[in-house]
Amino acid sequence: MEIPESAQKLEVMHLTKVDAGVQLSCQMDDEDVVYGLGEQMRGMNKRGFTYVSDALDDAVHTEDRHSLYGSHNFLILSRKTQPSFGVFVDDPGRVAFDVGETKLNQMVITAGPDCTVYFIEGESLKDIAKQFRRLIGRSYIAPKWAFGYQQSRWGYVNESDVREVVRRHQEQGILLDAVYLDIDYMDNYKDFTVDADKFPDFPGFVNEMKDQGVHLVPIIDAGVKIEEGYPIYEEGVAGGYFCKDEDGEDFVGAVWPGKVHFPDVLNSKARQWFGGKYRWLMEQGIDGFWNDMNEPAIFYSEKNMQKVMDELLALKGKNIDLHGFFHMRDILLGLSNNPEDYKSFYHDMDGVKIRHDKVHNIYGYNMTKAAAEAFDEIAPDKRTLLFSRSSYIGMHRYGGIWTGDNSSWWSHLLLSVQQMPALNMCGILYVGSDIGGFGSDTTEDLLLRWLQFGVFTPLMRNHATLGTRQQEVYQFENVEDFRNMIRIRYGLLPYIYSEYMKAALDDELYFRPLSFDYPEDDHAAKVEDQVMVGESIMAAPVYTQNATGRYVYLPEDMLLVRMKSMENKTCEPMEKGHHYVDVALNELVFFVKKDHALPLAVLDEKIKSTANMEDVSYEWICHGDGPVEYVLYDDDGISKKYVPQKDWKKVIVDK
Ligand code: MIG
Repeated sequence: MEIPESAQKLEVMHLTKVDAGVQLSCQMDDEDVVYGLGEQMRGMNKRGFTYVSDALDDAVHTEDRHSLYGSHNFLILSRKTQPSFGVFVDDPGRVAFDVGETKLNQMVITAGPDCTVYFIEGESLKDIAKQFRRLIGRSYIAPKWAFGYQQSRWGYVNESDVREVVRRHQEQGILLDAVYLDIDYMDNYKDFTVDADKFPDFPGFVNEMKDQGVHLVPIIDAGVKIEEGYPIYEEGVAGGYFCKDEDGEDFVGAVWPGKVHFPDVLNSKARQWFGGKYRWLMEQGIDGFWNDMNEPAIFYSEKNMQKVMDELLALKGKNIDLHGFFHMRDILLGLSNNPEDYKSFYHDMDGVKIRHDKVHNIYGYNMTKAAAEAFDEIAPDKRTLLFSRSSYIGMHRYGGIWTGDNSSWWSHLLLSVQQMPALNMCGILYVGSDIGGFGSDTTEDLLLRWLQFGVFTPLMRNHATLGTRQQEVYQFENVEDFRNMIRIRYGLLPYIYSEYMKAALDDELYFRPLSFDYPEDDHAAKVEDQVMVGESIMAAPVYTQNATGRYVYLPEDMLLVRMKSMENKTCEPMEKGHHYVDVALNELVFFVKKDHALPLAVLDEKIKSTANMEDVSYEWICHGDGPVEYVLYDDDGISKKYVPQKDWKKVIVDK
C-alpha cells in the first residue's frame, strides 16, 4: 500500500506504514483529554491504557480487559493549546488504540492497510461530536414503551414464570413495560422457534401480556442449529446462506444448541433471508428483539475441538508435568472465541470472498441490520425495539445495544456511567447496562443505587444470569424504595423521551461529559463520575458501597433535586463549586442547570405502564430567576412520523 502524499501531510496525526497496516500517532499534552471509543473499560478520559477493537464475548469485565463486545473506533482528542479534533478509523478488522499506555504522552492507533481515516475538526467538543454524527447517520429510535421499566432474567423458562414476574410487579404496584425471553423460550435453542410445551399458545400469551401493558422481548442468537428437519437450517444450507470454511463447506462452530452454522449476514441475500425470519415472531405479536452472541461468540469449532481432543487423548495415562498441565489447560480454555477459528471461515460479500477475521467487528452490526431491514418491510410504519450485544459504528442506525455481561459489582455501576457518553458519541443512543449486574449476586443497596442511575438510561432493564440471586425488585426487603424509584422514572419519562428524541433527530448527545457543556471550566474535564443528561440535568449517582452521600462538583449554580418518590421531593439552589451531598439510600438526587426546566408527568394511580400515559399532564421543575424556556418534544411513540424540528413545542415555564 502506498500512503498518498496528502495523507502524509496530515496536520494532526503522523501516518506511518507498519507490518499490520498503518499507524497514526500524535503527541498529547499533559492536560489533554481523550473521549470516546464507545463500549470499553476504564474511565471517561481514555488516557493511560490500550483499547483494542476486536469484538469479544467475555463475561468478566475487569480493568485489564482490552476488548468488549463492540468496536467503536471514534475518539476525540480534547486539547487546550491546539485545536481539538475527532478521529474515526473505519476498519472492520482489529484496530488498537494505545492512548498513552506505552508512552504517557503519545497516542498510537494501529489499523489494517485498507482502513479509511476521518479527521473531524470543529468549534467545540459538542460540534465535533455532532459533525461525526452527521457523517454516520441518524440514530435508531425506539418505541416509547421501550423507555419504560423492563425486567429480564436468564432463567424465565415458560408462561407461568413470566406470568409470575408480571403478577408480582403488579401486586406491588411496580410499573412495568416489558419482560424478556432469554434462550429458554426456544425449542432446543433453535432461532425462530418457540417451545410448545412451555408456551402452548404463544400468540395468545403475547396478547395476554399486552393487555397488561407488558411487551415480551425474545432473544435471537447468531448461530443456527444444525439439525435435519429444522427449516431454518435446511433453507440456509440450500440457499448457501451460511459462512463457509476453507474447503467451501458450511463452517461448523458450536454455541448453545451444540453445533451451528453462522448466517453470512455480510451477504445481502443471506441477510435478507435471515432478517425475514423475524416475521414469524412478529406475526405472533412480538414487537421487540435483542440480538445476542453476535461477535459471533463461538464455544468451539468442530475442527479445533478435534485437534484438542486428539492432544488430550495422547496425554491419557502419561505423567503430566507442569508444562504439560498448563498446556492442557490452555488448549481447553483456548477453545472459545479462538482467533484461529475466526481465520478459518469466510464471507461472500456479494461476490467478494473475505476471511472472517478481516471483517470480524461488523458481524453483529450486520445481523442487526438484517433484522432492521426486514422490519422496514414487515412493519414499515411502526417502530420495533431492537438492540444488539455486538456492534460497530453505523449499527446505531438500526438498533441500540446493551453493555453485555457486567457483574453485580459497584465498579460496574460507575463503569456504566462512564460508558454512556462514549457510546452516545458513536451514535448509540438507545443503551443501558444490566441494572443490578448480570453476573454474581446482587445486593439490595447496589440494585437500588444502580436503579438511581438507570432512571436516566434510555434502556432501563434489570437483567441477571442463571444461578445468581433473584434480582427482581420485589425480592428485596424494602420494595417500596424500588417502587418509588421506578415510578420516578415514569415521572421523568416526558423529559427522558423528549431529550432522547431531540438528540436522535438533531444528532446531539443525550449523555455528555461535563466538559462538553462547560469547556472553559478546567475542573469539569477532570470529573469522571458525573454526567449531563439531556439539556437540563446533571446526574451525580452514588456508586460506592455504604455511601450515604458523595462529593459533587457543580460547574455553575444549580438546583439540587431530591426525590424519595414522585410526591416527596424537595429542591434546593446550590452554588457553583465543590460540595459534599448527603444522599440516603432511598433517595434520587440530581441537579438542574441554571435557566433550565424539565417536565415531570403527573402519574395517577391507574397507570401501570407507558400504555396508560398518553394523556398525562405535567408539572415542572424550573431553575431560573425568571421564566425559562423548554423545548418539549412528544409524539405518538410508535409511528415513524417524527415531529420536524420547526414544530417542536416551546414551553415557557415560570416558577
Ligand atoms: O453467554 O442467553 O449477554 O444477556 O442472558 C450467555 C443467555 C449467553 C449472553 C448475554 C446475556 C444472556 C445470555 N447470553
